[in-house]
Amino acid sequence: EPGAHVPALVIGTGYGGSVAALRLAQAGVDVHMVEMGMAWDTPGSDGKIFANTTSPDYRSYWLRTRTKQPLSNFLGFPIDKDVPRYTGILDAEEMGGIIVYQGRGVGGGSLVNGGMAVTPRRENFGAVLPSVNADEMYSVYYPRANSGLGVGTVDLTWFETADCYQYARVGRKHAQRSGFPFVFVPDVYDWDYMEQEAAGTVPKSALAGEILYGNNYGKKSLQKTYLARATTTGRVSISPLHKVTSVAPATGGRYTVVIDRLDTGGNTTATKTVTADRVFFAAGSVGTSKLLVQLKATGALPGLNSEVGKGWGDNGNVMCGRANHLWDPTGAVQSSIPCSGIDNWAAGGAFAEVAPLPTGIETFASFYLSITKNPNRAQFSWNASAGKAELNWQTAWKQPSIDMAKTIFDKINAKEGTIYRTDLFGAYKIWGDHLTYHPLGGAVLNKATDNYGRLHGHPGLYVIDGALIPGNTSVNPFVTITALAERNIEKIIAADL
Ligand code: FAE
Repeated sequence: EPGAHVPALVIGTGYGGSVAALRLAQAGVDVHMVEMGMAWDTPGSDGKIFANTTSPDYRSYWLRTRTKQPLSNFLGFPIDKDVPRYTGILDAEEMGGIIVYQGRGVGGGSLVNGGMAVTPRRENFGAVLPSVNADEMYSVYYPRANSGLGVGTVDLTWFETADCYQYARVGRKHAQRSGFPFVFVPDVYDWDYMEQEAAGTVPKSALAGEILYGNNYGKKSLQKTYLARATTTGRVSISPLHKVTSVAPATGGRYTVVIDRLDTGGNTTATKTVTADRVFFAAGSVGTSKLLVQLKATGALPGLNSEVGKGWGDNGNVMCGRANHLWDPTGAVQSSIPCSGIDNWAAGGAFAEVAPLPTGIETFASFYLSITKNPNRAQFSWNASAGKAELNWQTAWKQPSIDMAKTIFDKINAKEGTIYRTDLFGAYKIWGDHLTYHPLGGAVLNKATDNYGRLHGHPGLYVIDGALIPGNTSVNPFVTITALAERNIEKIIAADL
């Protein structure tokens, strides 16, 4: 309600926000969550909540009139198409030199992502979060996060014969023949459900190519885990289609939060002001960073320090495909949920997911999303004349990622006598170096905040999402975002409330 007061206001309903809401509520604090995207709890006219990757529609993109698919081409043909402008689920946000893909809706990135739930190797953790006690993370907070998220691993016996993982078995064969470690990767998808999909006894999701625009079944998104538990406490309320535009000090140590109500065309239909004792920034790396640089530059939060906006990285994401021989088909039906990867981090700085290409036809392609040790970091700044926050990432900064991914795929191609696909990202373009799925940083832990996410200069303001992580997690990021949020909120509840 406009003019209302809430003890804790959480901006965003992704991993960081969901952890904060659950733990605050369990500690007896009433929480209000503000989410710019939709609730994603109501079926469309086709009876389904989410659209399929093969037929994107109005539900698929955040306020775009044309799709912006990560793979823009197939067999050389552009595959993007017009869609009605709508507050859809996937935001392909163009930030100068990079397109940053993000989930929009109650559940944040968990709605659109592949659910790959990877804990970094212990020996890499010091580089991921240098100021955090690794013993505590690996004994308490990573286990707590994995349990809260419902992480599991594919049944290894079933994997060996499942048609939908032929692409992963081909990926394993090629990795191992070139001497690379092949690893199984856990996921929050319900593996029993996937086996039933393969058996034909339940409606299909992973085996129907659902991913990117939501999964109608099978995936344990935050709606089914942390947020479900948070709302059953009776202390958490959520306002979808509401966007926070300002946070500023009010009297009595409180904060005034300004919120726009949106319609499904993205228009502001009302502006509300509430006050909160504490505000948790959980709008994602990009959302939190954009808000903070704006609030610092415009004088709304003058106490924020000069680290705000800095330390942003793309987790070294780069994609590529390889063209296999005709005796190495990867399967017409591919599970959209990856279950494996190639780990060349120590030797070559790359961890490559063996990814699906769920087109429904045999493509003879192997497809990979690599996470690499790219050292480049960008910064958000406020452009006052344009009235928006900008990111100074340069496309050429992906070159180290390409070089690191090549340590794996040049070798596999040489061994197998194969070549890169040149038909997936535009004419003769081998590398998908224009995007990231894994934005990280912009309000880095122990720099823009203290070592638990408390923003400097404004007591009662916290960052609790991927913005805290300085640009790279060495693997897919959401388990680390969740575990760090679990660590920080425990300290904040014990010390600040
Ligand atoms: P996030 O989940 O992005 O949540 C932020 C929320 O805040 C969103 O719901 C926004 O709509 C909302 N918001 C933003 N600004 C405002 C505002 N001003 N007012 C109100 N609400 C706002 O943040 N990671 C993995 O670990 N494994 C994977 O397999 C994986 N696959 C991915 C695939 C795709 C296609 C994408 C896009 C991402 C993938 N990720 C994956 C990344 C993962 O989803 C991401 O790191 C987390 O979702 C980030 O969590 P946060 O809590 O930081």
